[in-house]
Amino acid sequence: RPAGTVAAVDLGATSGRVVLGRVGPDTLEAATVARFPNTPVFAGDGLHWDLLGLYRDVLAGLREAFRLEPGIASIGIDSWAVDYGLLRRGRLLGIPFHYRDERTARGVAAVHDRMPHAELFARNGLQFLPFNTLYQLATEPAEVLALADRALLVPDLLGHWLTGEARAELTNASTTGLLDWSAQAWDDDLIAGVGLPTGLRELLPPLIAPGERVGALLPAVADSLGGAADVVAVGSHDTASAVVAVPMRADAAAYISCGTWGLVGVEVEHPVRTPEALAANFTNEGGVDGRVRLLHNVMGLWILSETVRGWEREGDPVELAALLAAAAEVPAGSVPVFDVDDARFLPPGDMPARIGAWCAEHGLAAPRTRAEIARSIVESLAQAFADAAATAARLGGLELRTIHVVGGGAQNALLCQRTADRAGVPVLAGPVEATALGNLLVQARAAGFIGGSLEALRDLVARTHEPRRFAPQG
Ligand code: LFR
Repeated sequence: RPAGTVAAVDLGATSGRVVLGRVGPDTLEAATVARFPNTPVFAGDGLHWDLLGLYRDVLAGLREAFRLEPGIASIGIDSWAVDYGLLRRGRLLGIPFHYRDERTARGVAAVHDRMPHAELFARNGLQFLPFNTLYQLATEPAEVLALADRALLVPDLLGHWLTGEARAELTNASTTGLLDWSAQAWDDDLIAGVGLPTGLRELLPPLIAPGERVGALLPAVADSLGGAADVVAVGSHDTASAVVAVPMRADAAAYISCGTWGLVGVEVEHPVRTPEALAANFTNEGGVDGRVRLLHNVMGLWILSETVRGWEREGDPVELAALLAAAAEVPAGSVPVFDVDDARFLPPGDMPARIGAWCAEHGLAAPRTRAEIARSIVESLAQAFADAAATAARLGGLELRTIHVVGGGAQNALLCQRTADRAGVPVLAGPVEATALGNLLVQARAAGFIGGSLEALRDLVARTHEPRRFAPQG
């Protein structure tokens, strides 16, 4: 089979990109043709995504992709999960909220009044995260929900603007809390049981699996992009796409998809809804090919990047490489290990102050210098990663022989090394662009450029993107 070309749109919480991929049986080449910042905005009633700005940048990126490669077979879109837009006859009803907006607390209280977390978990298999879509929907004013005739998750909304079609891709739909994964269907009883209006069910579009065709670009869109192609569903939850491209043996490895978040888990065939999984606050999210991502959200590099943004707001540019080099010189045992999953670290704000408060509450000396603060964050993340990887393997019933780190965190050598040290198993780091690669691979398989199971796709990643190995020390 000859290699063919597909385009991935991959939106992360801090930046987005359009990636051109050439994929064939022995080929997996990805070139980023556009990269743009994703800057949330506090406006009026809370923290929002600048979704129109993102869409404009996606269009510009796709235009560039068609200019470089007119023969693009398809376009796939992935982004962070849970957030959505409400529409009325195709018109967006308000600016989509950011999952870090603090309004979600109200939704949690309203839903848990009707159905406590343990009961929810028994049905939807999700870990408790205050921003799961069902809590967000529970904060929507009744008259706004009554006005809406569609709710679309972010990648589905962009797909809708590109094609006119309205679909809910399964892996991302699994993060809403409203999906019955085993039945691969929206859970009508749960929607009624948590007190959401029964009319809400009508807002949820038909489901579509990764690899299925969403539709052709609308003629006007194709004209403006200077090319024609289908939009194809991928693992539109970015973490689902990332897990496709982890070059792992799924029966003996954990993965950490490490960017803004650290998604730490294993891949299993069926949801694990045991009391142990509930107690460990693990989630069962939908993966590509019906696999299940049994994982835990660890707060991730967000804490470090928000710390750095804070220092920069004080008017002081920070060079991340230099900061991490200085952090590497700080003795590991001299800084506190704090609980990165503490809810206080979720919203934007002064991270060093919150770390200090956590330490004071736990009788520990807070880190003081910038290098100490950075080292304390890295040590705390590494410990949380090691713990979650061990728990994931235990819950999934497999032996933990290696931990794969993919995403931006794979570039952070100190973090990878300290994760290996604290876990006592080797860390294999890379690929950095796993999410875009997973997006490209699923499209390439749908187009017939490659064949095979997820194992075959991962084998292609392993042959083309050799990971960097960190052996545990000490
Ligand atoms: C990572 C991610 C996580 C999800 C969080 C919020 O980018 O998609 O998997 O829990 O963002 O959507």
